Amino acid sequence: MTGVSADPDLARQVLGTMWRIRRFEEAVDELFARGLMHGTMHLSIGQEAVPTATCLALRPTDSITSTHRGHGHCIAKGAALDRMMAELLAKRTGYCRGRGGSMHIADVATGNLGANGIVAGGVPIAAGAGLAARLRGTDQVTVSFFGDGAVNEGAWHEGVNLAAIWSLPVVFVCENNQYGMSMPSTKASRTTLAERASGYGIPSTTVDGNDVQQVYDAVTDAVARARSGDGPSFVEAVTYRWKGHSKSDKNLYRTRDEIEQWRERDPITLFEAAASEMGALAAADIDQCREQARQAVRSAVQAAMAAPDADPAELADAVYAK
Ligand SMILES: Cc1ncc(C[n+]2csc(CCOP(=O)(O)OP(=O)(O)O)c2C)c(N)n1
Repeated sequence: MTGVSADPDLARQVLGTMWRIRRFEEAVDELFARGLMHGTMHLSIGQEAVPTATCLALRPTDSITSTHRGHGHCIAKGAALDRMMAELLAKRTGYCRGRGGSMHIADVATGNLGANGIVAGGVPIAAGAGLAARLRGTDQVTVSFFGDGAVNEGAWHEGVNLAAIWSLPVVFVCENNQYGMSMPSTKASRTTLAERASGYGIPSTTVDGNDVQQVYDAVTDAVARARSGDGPSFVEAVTYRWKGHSKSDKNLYRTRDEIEQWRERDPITLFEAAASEMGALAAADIDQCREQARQAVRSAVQAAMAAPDADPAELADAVYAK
């Protein structure tokens, strides 16, 4: 298995992606606080290792389904930051022409079949994409990202079961950030989430979701199984969201100490330390990754701000086929 933090090119790529996700979401947080962005959004700050390492294990022709907390998935699969930012700012140049906002970004060109505000909504879509790949005779794999809360939804069980009985080329990646809104995952299930999935007869594993290498290794194995026709697998990546569930969260269900302990396990800092220790990245390389991400996000904000607003008069265009 490739040592991601030991390979200078891979390490730079991984760190660049994680910093782009972090800086994008920090910018979104700030634009919201300044009253320039409306609606709500769900930030994944603290969870960057999961989408980054997962998408590193995929080919550009593979696909993903994403969630309401999906900025990281979109960026890791290759979405353009300016079109994402434009979407969140309700601009015409956004991925959904400014009508979808944070939760509804799809980018078929990079294999992103769509973020989805419906918890577990992407799971049956991923099974469908797996079936489509089978019928077309390609070796494409689909990763379905979802949170721990999704494992309690009917759509999750239907999608995982169908993928299992039909041996579809799907990898189910659970970002267990330990809360479904304010509900601790341990209070919502008597079994571990991997036990749930293994009940459907698919290989299931739990890894440290703040460790790029662990996520990459587990997903790489699962992708290889899926691609060779051995069917779906489940990877539970245990991680943590530093920010509230969404913009209305007062964090009353968890302690400051708990948040602080997880901030000390920042996946970006951990990866920087690992790559430095392996001699793959020098301090100057790390600074450069961080600076490039800052510049990329800054120019995405500038381009999005300068773009024309979506026009409410055109809201119903493209709802019906002509
Ligand atoms: C089917 C459905 N039920 C309820 C909701 C409201 N809701 C939005 S996010 C969320 C919690 C999801 O938790 P989890 O799946 O663990 O993902 P996380 O927010 O932790 O990333 C809920 C209940 C919804 N959007 N869709």
